[in-house]
Amino acid sequence: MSDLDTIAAISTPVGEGGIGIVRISGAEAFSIGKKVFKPRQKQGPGYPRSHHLYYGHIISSENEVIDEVLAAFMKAPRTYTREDTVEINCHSGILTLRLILKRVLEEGARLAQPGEFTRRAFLYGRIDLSQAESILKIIRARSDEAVKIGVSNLQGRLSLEIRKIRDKILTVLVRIEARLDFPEDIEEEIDWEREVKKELEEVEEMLSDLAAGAERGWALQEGLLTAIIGKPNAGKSSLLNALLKEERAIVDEVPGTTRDLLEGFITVSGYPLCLLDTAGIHSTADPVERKGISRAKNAVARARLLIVVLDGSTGWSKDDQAVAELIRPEHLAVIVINKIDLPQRISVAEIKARLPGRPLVFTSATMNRGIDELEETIGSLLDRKLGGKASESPAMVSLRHAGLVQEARELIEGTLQTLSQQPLELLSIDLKEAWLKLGEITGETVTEELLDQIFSEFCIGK
Ligand SMILES: Nc1nc2c(ncn2[C@@H]2O[C@H](COP(=O)(O)OP(=O)(O)OP(=O)(O)O)[C@@H](O)[C@H]2O)c(=O)[nH]1
Ligand SMILES: [Mg+2]
Repeated sequence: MSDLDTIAAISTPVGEGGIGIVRISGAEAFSIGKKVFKPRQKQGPGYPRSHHLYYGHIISSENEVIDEVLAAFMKAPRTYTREDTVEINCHSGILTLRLILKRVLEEGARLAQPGEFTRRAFLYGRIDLSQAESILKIIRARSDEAVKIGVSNLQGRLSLEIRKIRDKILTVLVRIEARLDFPEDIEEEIDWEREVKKELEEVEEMLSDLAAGAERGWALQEGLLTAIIGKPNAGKSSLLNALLKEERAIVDEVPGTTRDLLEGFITVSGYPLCLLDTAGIHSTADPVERKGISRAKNAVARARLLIVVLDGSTGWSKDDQAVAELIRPEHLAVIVINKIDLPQRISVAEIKARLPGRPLVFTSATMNRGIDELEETIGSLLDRKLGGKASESPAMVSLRHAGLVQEARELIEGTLQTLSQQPLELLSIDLKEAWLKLGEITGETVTEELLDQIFSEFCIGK
């Protein structure tokens, strides 16, 4: 069955917990399992039966009890890796888990590399590459939604869509090949071109649907980097505290209180946000403050979403102007007019004119007013700009997938544009390239280095 060696690892997170699992996979899994595990009850000739749980002990080479455990012996191919697998459920504690693993290694198993169990599942064709990556996504998921996407990919949703697109490209390629091989059989020039064009336009549309979900998928998976910016004393730190519902940041009436970046995580309308409170932006000679401001500017450059805080009790100033100049067209941004509990000096019409097209929210961070509205505004902005609601799962979450889809899209677009001018041979080169790129998503056309890279991101034991 397998010409690979037998591997073993601790498959649960290391630390205190109810149970921990040591997993062994490979041709020697059963014989190693039988050496280290001693069932409590005397067993007959059928022992061990596949997919049964046995109660007993792990024993050392000197026959001493290491732990009381449940062991499952699972015959290939109905296992995670498709190899013979033994799972030992023991008491979780770093020491116990290590002792059991050590014992298993003593009997000849090799310590598994990160992701090696999943890699074997892939090698034996139980799952494809996008499914393997979904397992990683599920392990790392930050939001409920990300788990959903991961699970739906694990069931092969992305693979299914990619296959449909690849099949369509293949149909066009076959048409082109036929035309190259038997040019005399082809009659109507115009019809042929129209057909191919129609098919490729469909491919293009399917790819752009996939791409549209990618950023939302990414946002749900990794969280959107969100910078809270504004002039000193506008109430940025107070707003961070109000959003986090805890006194995280130091708030003070002295301007220039926040010097360093401060981070906090919240979920707004289903979107995980990584909030960054930043130093107030203005011109200053104070060297520490200058460092803080340069960090703030750097955070703005990295952020996808900006919460721009203005102090409603003061008029528009040159510091606000400096803040406004940092906002780029590609940023998503919400403008917050804060301190509405104080007499207002700001002109709303002026703000709308200076920061056009950006949604506006009124808050009092210290009195906790307008915070729900701010969250709603952020949620609907993200739904609008990321092409769908947080609750609708896109098929794709990985940057690697999104990059490949984008490359394939460019190739198809290029082919469409030059359809009538290019010789057929050249058209088919680009189409083949697009077909190969998409194959890298499901692992049908994948290189060994890429596999190494993908599986090395897994934790050991998965
Ligand atoms: N009345 C009123 N005061 C507020 C409000 N928000 C913040 N403040 C006060 O304004 C002062 C500055 O608040 P911070 O949250 O520290 O402001 P900041 O923008 O983080 O300031 P720097 O870190 O110095 O840039 C504090 O005294 C807060 O209590 C508000 O909505 N209403
Ligand atoms: Mg502050």
